[in-house]
Amino acid sequence: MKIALAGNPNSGKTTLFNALTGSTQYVGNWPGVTVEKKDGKLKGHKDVTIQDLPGIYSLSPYTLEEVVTRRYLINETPDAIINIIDGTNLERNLYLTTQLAELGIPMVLAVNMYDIIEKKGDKIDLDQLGQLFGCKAVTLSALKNKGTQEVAEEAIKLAHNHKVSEHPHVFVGSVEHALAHIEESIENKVDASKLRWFAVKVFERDEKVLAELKLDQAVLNEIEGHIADCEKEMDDDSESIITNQRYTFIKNSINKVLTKKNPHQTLST
Ligand code: GDP
Ligand code: MG
Ligand code: K
Repeated sequence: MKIALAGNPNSGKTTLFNALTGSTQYVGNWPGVTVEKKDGKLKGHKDVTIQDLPGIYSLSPYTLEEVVTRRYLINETPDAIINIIDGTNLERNLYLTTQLAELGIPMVLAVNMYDIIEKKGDKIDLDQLGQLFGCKAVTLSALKNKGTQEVAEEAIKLAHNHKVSEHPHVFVGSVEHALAHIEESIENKVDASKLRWFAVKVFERDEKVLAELKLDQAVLNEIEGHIADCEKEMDDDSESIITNQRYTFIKNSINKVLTKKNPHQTLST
């Protein structure tokens, strides 16, 4: 079984990876690029490999780290993802979460740095956070080794049950309308579980995904018509529409799940 560790830089990936794998690490490079590749066996589970992924802010195709992570998640499809986030920086960290949740891979959302959150006296409603993002949310203090084993056990459980994360309800009606048309046009080309992720990427006119899908020109024209209609209606380009709606969804979600002891503090510290 393969479990992938995904998250922003500085979210605590290496700390968690070391706690989970101890001294059984293998370090190399991702094929063709000088981006470090690290994997190891989960302590006490010889059959479970933990794959550390490069730290990224988004599944865009713009940096080497993003491309490596995307390729791995799409083509090698781990049995589960542990998405580790810096719980003191929810707004920035949850951006990647909205994208990972579209991949159709079982996922645990591990809210790290929980020791800092507790110290500040803030509260995060984990049940609601999990419901909003369509996955299981747990707390973690990787540095204090609190919750590390539980996160791994949760990921193993989801992988065994093939419990895929549900899509969070991120997009407004006109975007969903275009996505539904795109999904219909490409559903015979991609795994059913990954349909949402591919549809969003096609909507964004992601060149790597479009090249991979090799759609007929007639289909491309029809899809382009739906994207253009949506852009006209929303007076923005498709990539910005998706980005803005992700941030709106995240802000609304944080308002629902985060209770600050001192509400006058800024959102991120
Ligand atoms: P990576 O870039 O995602 O691999 O993050 P690191 O594992 O290198 O962690 C970034 C920094 O956050 C380091 O200084 C860690 O010691 C610290 N850190 C990681 N997890 C925790 C935690 O649960 N609580 C606290 N307070 N600090 C943490
Ligand atoms: Mg690291
Ligand atoms: K790294």
